Amino acid sequence: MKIPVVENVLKLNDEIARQNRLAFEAAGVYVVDLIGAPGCGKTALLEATLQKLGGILEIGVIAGDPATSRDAERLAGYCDNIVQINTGNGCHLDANQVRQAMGRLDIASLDLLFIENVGNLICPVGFDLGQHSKVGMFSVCQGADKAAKHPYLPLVAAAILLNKIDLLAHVPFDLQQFRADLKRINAAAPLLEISVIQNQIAPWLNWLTHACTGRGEHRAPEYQPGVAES
Ligand SMILES: Nc1nc2c(ncn2[C@@H]2O[C@H](COP(=O)(O)OP(=O)(O)O)[C@@H](O)[C@H]2O)c(=O)[nH]1
Ligand SMILES: [Mg+2]
Repeated sequence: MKIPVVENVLKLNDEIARQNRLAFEAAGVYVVDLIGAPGCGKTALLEATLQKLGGILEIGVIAGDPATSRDAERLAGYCDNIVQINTGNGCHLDANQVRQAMGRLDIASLDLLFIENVGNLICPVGFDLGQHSKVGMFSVCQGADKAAKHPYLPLVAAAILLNKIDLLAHVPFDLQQFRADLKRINAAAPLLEISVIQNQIAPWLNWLTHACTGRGEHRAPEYQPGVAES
């Protein structure tokens, strides 16, 4: 008897992601997968972005969290096209979950779709969702070593956000070290230093508007263990 072997557990995900990408292209929507640790400010950034760009662009959000619909409730004040996915003990969103959420959104009406991934710096990185760009988010509260310790995210990201720079005067954070680590890991990804709470998000809005207009898919390099180690 020939026993079938699944060579790559990501293959099925990749196939669904490919279909998602085709559907996004057909709908003319630019899709950003936002990845960062719990509490770095992902939802706060989306709230601020919706406030700034909501009148100019049609924006939707798929919000992923292990439990609760609190992020969706926060965002619902600024946008109608929103779906919350609860992953339970799952540590990332996969392409099939996004596909199901797409069925509950009017994606043809959207210019821009954000996927707020589950707060995690590792698992969401390896799962293609059909997005155009994965964007990595850090905050100064996490410590300056986090990009170096979690290089997979900055390596595949089209852009890196460093949030909460309003706290630089209050928490120990070696900004030069953080910048140098990112340059070594992925010199091509712009570092966008922002403070959502102080409404200093212009670098992000500029990058986003440019990415959205260019509509190019960001092709991440293959992760090679050791490449980012100091
Ligand atoms: N000091 C400061 N706090 C922020 C900033 N952005 C977000 N926060 C706070 O960080 C906490 C976590 O934010 P949230 O958006 O829920 O993070 P998420 O888990 O990544 O979605 C909240 O208490 C926010 O008010 C910022 O720029 N500066
Ligand atoms: Mg959130």
